[in-house]
Amino acid sequence: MLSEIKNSLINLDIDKTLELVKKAIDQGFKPLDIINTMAEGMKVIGDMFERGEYFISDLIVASEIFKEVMKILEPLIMKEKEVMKPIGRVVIGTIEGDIHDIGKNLVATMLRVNGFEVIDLGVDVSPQKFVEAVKQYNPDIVGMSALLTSTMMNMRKVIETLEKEGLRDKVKVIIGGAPITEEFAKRIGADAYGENAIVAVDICKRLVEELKGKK
Ligand code: B1M
Repeated sequence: MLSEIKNSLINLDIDKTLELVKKAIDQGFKPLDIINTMAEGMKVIGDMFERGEYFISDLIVASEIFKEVMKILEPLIMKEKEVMKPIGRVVIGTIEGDIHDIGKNLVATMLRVNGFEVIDLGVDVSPQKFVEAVKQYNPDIVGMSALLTSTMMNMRKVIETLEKEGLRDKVKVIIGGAPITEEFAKRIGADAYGENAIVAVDICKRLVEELKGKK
């Protein structure tokens, strides 16, 4: 079933993908397994784009399908959300120059499900906008997402701007996205790298604890 979902996404067949996703839910498949399958499919689509087999319009269709599937899955995931005092506040956004938001949205959703308050700044977020949000919302964590090798260096600019404004010690910084690595995170002075949305949640919990320990 999951491989059928992946293939129908790769074939850009929205009706079939939505039908299969609904069937999978009825059959008891977990929303997170469906999301992981969809993410694998997106990687294949990206590779096909790189090889010239798909065009930018195809990527747009693929992301629309992903978003439609998320409209079905998100309420199911949010149902699991426990009502509790937020365990931490996260300001999140896709870095300047970059408009990819599927992964960032997924991270925001998983953080919310797990008890974080999330302020989502959207896409193409400038260093200044991140800094203004830190001043306005006083978050525990700043989360940045980048999908392009040409934009990932803008993450360093955000960290530098936080330093200049004297805010760096007040927040923890987590970064993620397809081209990001642990090594890159260390190099630019981020506190952590999240490989995927689930890992990011665990890391954010740890970062909040670390921050509390400092106070
Ligand atoms: Co673009 N694109 N795209 N694209 N696109 C990639 C990233 C690319 C790898 C495709 C390829 O060539 N193989 C390539 C980048 C190459 C590079 O930089 N080396 C690329 C390119 C080149 C481009 C354009 C430049 C194409 C053009 O115009 N010629 C252009 C750039 C636009 C811009 O941003 N300025 C562009 C545009 C687009 C669309 C708009 C059409 C569309 C995005 C729509 C949208 O997001 N609303 C799109 C898509 C869909 C993709 C691919 C196919 C899929 C991305 C995706 O949604 N994946 C992508 C291929 C790929 O990634 N291999 C590609 C699914 C998502 C769940 O995964 O975002 O990785 P991901 O998130 C993961 C983890 O990375 C992590 O958790 C998530 C899952 O659990 N994570 C975090 C993400 N953020 C995190 C933050 C964290 C922690 C974890 O903490 C804060």
